[in-house]
Amino acid sequence: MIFEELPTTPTSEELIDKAFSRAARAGRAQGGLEAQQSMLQTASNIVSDNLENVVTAWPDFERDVHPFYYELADAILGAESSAGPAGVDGLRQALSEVMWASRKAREINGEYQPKLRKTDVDTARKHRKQAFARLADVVEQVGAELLAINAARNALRDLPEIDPEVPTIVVAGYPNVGKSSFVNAVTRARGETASYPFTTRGIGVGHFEHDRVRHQIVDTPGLLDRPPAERNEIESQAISALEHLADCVLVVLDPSEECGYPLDAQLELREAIEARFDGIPTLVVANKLDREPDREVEVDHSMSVETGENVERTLEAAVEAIGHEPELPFEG
Ligand SMILES: Nc1nc2c(ncn2[C@@H]2O[C@H](COP(=O)(O)OP(=O)(O)OP(=O)(O)O)[C@@H](O)[C@H]2O)c(=O)[nH]1
Ligand SMILES: [Mg+2]
Repeated sequence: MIFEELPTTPTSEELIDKAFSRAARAGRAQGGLEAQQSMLQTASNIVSDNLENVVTAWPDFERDVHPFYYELADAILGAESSAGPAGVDGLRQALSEVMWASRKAREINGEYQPKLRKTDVDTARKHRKQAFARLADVVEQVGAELLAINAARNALRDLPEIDPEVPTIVVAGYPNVGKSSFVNAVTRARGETASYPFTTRGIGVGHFEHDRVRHQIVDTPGLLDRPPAERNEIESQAISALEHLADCVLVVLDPSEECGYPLDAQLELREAIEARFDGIPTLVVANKLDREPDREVEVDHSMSVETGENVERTLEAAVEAIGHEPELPFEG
């Protein structure tokens, strides 16, 4: 996962402490003007290098981050951030401030080193102390940014693996229709589901192999199970992320209405999902075939996860739908 290796970001206090204690050590190894020069050089290097490393640890969002993870990060960071611009833009802005501070630390070194030459030690010490004060000031100026970057890192690094390049089935439908039951049934002994915490209920990710090709199946509790008007902004963004991920959408219905939702409401949701995932193959599946349906509805497949009837067939249809190239409008 692209955000997994991000190191912790130091706080401004940690960075200042580190820079000045290393500088003191470097100063003790020498005497006279050289001690002052070496202290400044060391402190500025530590500040500048550490700040630069904070920035370069992150991938280039435009170039290296798959649209799925981009949207996802945007949704997660939008939720995490309290002040200032949220989302990926907010993070980018914080990173560029930190890069500015890194350059500034080098400039301070360049500005003060000449003042530490050809002078008496007391004057040199005074200048060096002034330079230290300015270094500390620069680091403190990006203190809030460093905290925000670390919070972003913590929010993103523990996302369980979703590989956007692997063929992926997204399972949608009202609560209690049997989405998780289906995902568990088709991934049992073939893969684990992992919780993906970007909604209140997390997202389940399971894996299975079909004809030796690894597939992903994504359970979306609390996300694609309501009319679009009832969704908040983070949920809408999470759905945008899923659009980049989904190669096939399974809309699960419960015609028995045992789930507690009228069939008409379920059919409306199905239409909304089909519209939202326009261009991505969608299969409508009636579950709970073992129960008496409210009425007959036209669906692509019927199954009962409870009895196992037609479950494999439904999964196969989904896999086939992935392989199916959509017809281009100007073809033929
Ligand atoms: N009779 C019957 N019950 C089923 C079937 N499939 C699932 N159920 C039951 O329906 C209930 C809901 O199933 P879940 O898989 O948790 O439903 P879900 O869609 O994941 O629900 P949320 O996670 O709340 O969105 C459970 O009690 C299941 O045992 C089926 O084919 N027939
Ligand atoms: Mg569920």
